[in-house]
Amino acid sequence: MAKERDELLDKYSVRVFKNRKSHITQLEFSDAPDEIAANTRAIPGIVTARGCCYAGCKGVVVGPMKDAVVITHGPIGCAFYSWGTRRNKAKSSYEGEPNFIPYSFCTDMRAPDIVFGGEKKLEAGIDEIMQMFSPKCIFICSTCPIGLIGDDVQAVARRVEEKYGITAVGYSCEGYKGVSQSAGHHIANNGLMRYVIGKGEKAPKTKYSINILGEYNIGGDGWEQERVLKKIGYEVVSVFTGDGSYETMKNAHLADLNLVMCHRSINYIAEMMKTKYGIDWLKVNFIGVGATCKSLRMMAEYFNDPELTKRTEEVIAEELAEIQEDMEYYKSKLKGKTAGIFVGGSRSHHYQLLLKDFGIDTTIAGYEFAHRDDYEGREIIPQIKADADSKNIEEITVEREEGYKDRYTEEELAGMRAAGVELDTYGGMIRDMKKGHIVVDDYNMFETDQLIEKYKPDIFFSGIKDKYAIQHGGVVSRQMHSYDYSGPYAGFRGAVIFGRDITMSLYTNAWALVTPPWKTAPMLEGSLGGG
Ligand code: CFN
Ligand code: HCA
Repeated sequence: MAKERDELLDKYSVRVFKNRKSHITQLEFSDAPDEIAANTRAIPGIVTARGCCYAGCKGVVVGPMKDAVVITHGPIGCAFYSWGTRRNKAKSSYEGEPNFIPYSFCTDMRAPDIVFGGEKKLEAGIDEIMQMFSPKCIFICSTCPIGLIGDDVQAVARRVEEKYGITAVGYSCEGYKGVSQSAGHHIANNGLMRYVIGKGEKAPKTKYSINILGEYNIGGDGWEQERVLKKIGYEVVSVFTGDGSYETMKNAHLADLNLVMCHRSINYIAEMMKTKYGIDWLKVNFIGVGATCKSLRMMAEYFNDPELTKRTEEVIAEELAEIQEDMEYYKSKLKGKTAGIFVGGSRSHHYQLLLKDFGIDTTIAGYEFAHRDDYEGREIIPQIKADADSKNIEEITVEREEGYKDRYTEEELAGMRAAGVELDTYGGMIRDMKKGHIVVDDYNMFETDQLIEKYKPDIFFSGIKDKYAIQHGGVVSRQMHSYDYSGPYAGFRGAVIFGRDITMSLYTNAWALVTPPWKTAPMLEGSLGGG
């Protein structure tokens, strides 16, 4: 019997029980599902942590492109609440190019526009943008009402391109499309592939050129990766999309190799570029020291040049020497602690590896909106089904890798570790977790409370929506989306900053002093029926 999982589900009504059961698995228990349901509609009213399609398209994928103007076509609230909320860092300008990230552009749709249509207002807004900023690229991102009234943003984009000779992409990324932000990634990727990538002619200057896909430069992560890659001798043609730009992405098709950092949000482009331009892609992970070294070695192996391999090993040795003392110190402080981690679609797994570097075990984990391959480590079949204007989206089909093993037993894991075999860092989350641990898809606040009570992790990593509820319960929480204003956490130097931050959090005795209010007094008071 999978005790903790069953207790967790026990509180639900029959209908909700049936649904949530398929999204929760407790490892190595025969009656827990072998596969996990994911990327399905959240139960209405369950208080899911997910975001919407517009957030995935506008906020995540196209938002960080600094020299493009992103205009929100919808009511003003959609633009305001997506303004500067994600910590994708960008240099203020590069080679004299503009940076529009600090701005929020919106058509401010009002009731008459909803009744009579908003295309004219959108075009007038773009005329204004052209007069004031003359960007080379404009992305139009629709929010919910636009799909309902049927404004044709793709047609507007074509008219803008013709009138001004710039690149314009219309995105039908209304919030309700799909089941989470994931649909927005797909839609955004389709537009970049069709209208941006391939437009440039600037060939790389050096022998080993790469693009980093799925790196959004949260807290400067992308800059730390670029630092190490450049030190080895790689040329970074473009980054999708952290500190990225239209100007560099145009030339992405001329690079030798694509690195896929966040597989969840960008595998679509990697596969499409493989089909269209023949560029191979490698799934990498620069979160965690071991994972970073492994990724760098995989790259060297790919290019198969003894000089590059030698340089890779030199840089790895130099970087490890630089951080060794700090890593050991923080490990001595953190070893043996336990963690819970629930983030969007890729970090929950990536960060387990960095936590492992410090001897921290992840006992409860999950994603907001990942797909089954992110949990189960499946191989992507090159099959993209979505029309280029993203009006119809269909998910990619995935199939099990040949010889794939879902879960290792404790004995097998111990044997592999003793033999020096590195665990597969690039498969799904489930196979890296241990017996008894729980994996939850599309977690909600009720389950979070229950899991904390049952597993009592020393630290819980999540997002802004749940952070303070967790801390009120006396458990340290750190935001894994925004790094709580810190970072970078990637690569070698980032690992040390991460170790420092969580050591500071865990050794702050404030947590021991907190008595949550519900331990001493009932939270809700009042009487039904008035009076
Ligand atoms: S930066 Fe990425 S790493 S892109 Fe994705 S799946 Fe979000 S915005 Mo929040 S932190 Fe998160 Fe991932 Fe990829 Fe970020 S885990 S939820 S949509 N995500
Ligand atoms: C999003 C963006 C988000 C939200 C973070 C959070 C981010 O999903 O719209 O809930 O703390 O990373 O900024 O994931």
